[in-house]
Formats: sequence, structure tokens, C-alpha cells
Amino acid sequence: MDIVNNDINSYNEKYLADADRMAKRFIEAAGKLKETDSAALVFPHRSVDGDCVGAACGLSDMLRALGANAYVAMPEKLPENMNFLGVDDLLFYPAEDPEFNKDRLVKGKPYGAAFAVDCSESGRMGDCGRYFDMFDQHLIVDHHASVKVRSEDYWIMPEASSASELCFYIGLAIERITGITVISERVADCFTAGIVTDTGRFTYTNTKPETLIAAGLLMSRGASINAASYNLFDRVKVGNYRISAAARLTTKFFADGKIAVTFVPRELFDEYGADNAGVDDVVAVMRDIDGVELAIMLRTLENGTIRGNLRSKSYFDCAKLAEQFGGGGHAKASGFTASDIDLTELADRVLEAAMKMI
Ligand SMILES: [Mn+2]
Repeated sequence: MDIVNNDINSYNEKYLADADRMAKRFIEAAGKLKETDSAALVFPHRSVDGDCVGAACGLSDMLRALGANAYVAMPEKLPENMNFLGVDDLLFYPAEDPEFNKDRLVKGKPYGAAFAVDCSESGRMGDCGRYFDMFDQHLIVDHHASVKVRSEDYWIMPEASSASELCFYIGLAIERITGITVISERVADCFTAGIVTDTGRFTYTNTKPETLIAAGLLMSRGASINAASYNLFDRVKVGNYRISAAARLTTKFFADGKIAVTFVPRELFDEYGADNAGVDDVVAVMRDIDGVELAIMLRTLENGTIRGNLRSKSYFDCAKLAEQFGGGGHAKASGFTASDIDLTELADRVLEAAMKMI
């Protein structure tokens, strides 16, 4: 058993110093929020996913366990497939809250601090970005390599599977320092949702021993990997099932089959009665096609903007390509949002840029 424990500790050690540093910052911030009877907002990125929602909800709940008021500043509605987390009481929609817009009140308390998870810049936060920018000081936990800023208030670790994994290790450190249990069953489910999402259920190359250790410890706190996996990956509506098939059927190949491209216009979503998430699974499947190194998928959202998703298999740097279109992300998974451009024209431009890089 000692050998096992030593092994586990050697993995945890990678995180120990940073997790401790951030834990102290969070404890201090929770103390200040309590003292001033104000509320923190935790910001996820727009086009919310399991990781940013899981990390933001888990962190807010941990701040609450420390006695502070905390909410997640949602840039858009919570996707239906995340309802299983049962986090409605943690969500706050600043852009549509009259009290917040008039007096900067978060459910009756003055807005007192800003945190960010799974993103570091207000430009990634959609309509909520301007509320993030109201503070000079931010506490940030992120795993995106494209982030250049470094500060004592930031923990940015591109090797980590997910922001949720980092938040989990911070939670452990908070428990060690304060003796307060902050990782409740709900928090454990939130972090598990994030890890399951960003690792493709523990199959992507970002899955490390410390990721599995985190998942195991979260399970021991009551989290269900099965529920996260079913809700975030498997369950599907009829319309979404059909549009996913349509996006696959219309995929085109370039550069001797190394680049796969598909794009989904708004009309198709309407035709199949599908929602935005209907094609979420497609880009990863495209990347898995034999011979494909880079998968490109574009879809038009309700507001007319175009969301681009990029995935690569081994050597292509998706973040670099996304940056050319105002986005960012990881080497093997990235994205961008574009507006005021025709879908086919954008597809041509992205393909042209990709052909130059591949
Ligand atoms: Mn993430």
C-alpha cells in the first residue's frame, strides 16, 4: 500500500505548490467576500462546455462552502445535457439581470470579485466579458497554452487535462489548509463532468496518471463518471442525431485526404429540428478518419455568427490556425467565432490557411 501511496504522491507533487498557492488566494478571497458581504462571479468561456461549466460551478460551490457568496456568470443558457448537474442555484445571468445592470447587485449583494476558469481573457467570455473587466484583479485557473500572461493570481497549466482537474487539486489543498470539506458530491460531479468532457472520456492524449487519480478520488466523493459520460456524450435528440449524420455525409477531403472539412448552415438545423449541439460529435469523428490529420467544422449559430471547431491527430497545431481567425485553444483542439462573413467564403479561407500550414 505504501508503494501505491508513494506513486500517487509523486503525481500529486506536480500540482502541490501551485494548488497550495491558489488555495491560499481563494481562502483569502472568500474571507474578504464574507467580510464585505459581497458576491463573487466566476466566469466560464462562451460556447459553454462541460469543463468550463463544471469548473465554474465546482469553484463557486467551494467558495460557498468557505462561507462566501459566489455565482457563475453565464454568457448563455445552460445546455440541456448539463441539467443533470443540478446547478441552477449557482447560475447567474448578469446581462439580463435588471438589478445587476442598475446597481451591480448579484442577488442582492454587491459584486465584489471576479474569477475565471477554463479561459483567461474577457474576449473569450461573450457578453459577460465586460463585467469581468470591471476589476483589476482576477483569480484565474486555466489550461490553455495560448495564454501569455503570468501572475501570482493565475494558475495556467497547459499539460493539465482540464480546468476542472486543476480546480479539484485546489479543492484538496483548501481542505488540507482549512479542514473544511469543500468537495461535496455535487462539486465532485461538476469536476468529473469537466474531466470527462476534455479528455473525451479518458481517451485523449491529455489523460495522465494524475487525471485518473483525480477521477478516482472524485468518484470516492460520490461523483458518477457514468452519469457524466451518458449525459455529455451519449444521449441525443432525434434532430441532433440526424444533423450529425448529414454533417458527416457532406464532409469533403483535401490535401490528399489529410484535411477533412464540413460546414453546417443554419437552414439545416431548422430542417432537422436540431440545436447547436447537434453536430458537437462530428469534428472529433472526422479527425479519426484514416489519413486525416486536420478536421475542420463550421456551423452557423442562431445569431448568424459562425463557430469554427478544429481538431488534429498528431502534428498539426490547431491553436495557431484558430488564432488567424481570432480564436485559440490547444494544439490538438481549438476554435474560433466569426461574424459578418458568408459560411462558404469562411470555409474557403480557413481551408486556404490550413493548406499553407499542413
Ligand atoms: Mn477545458
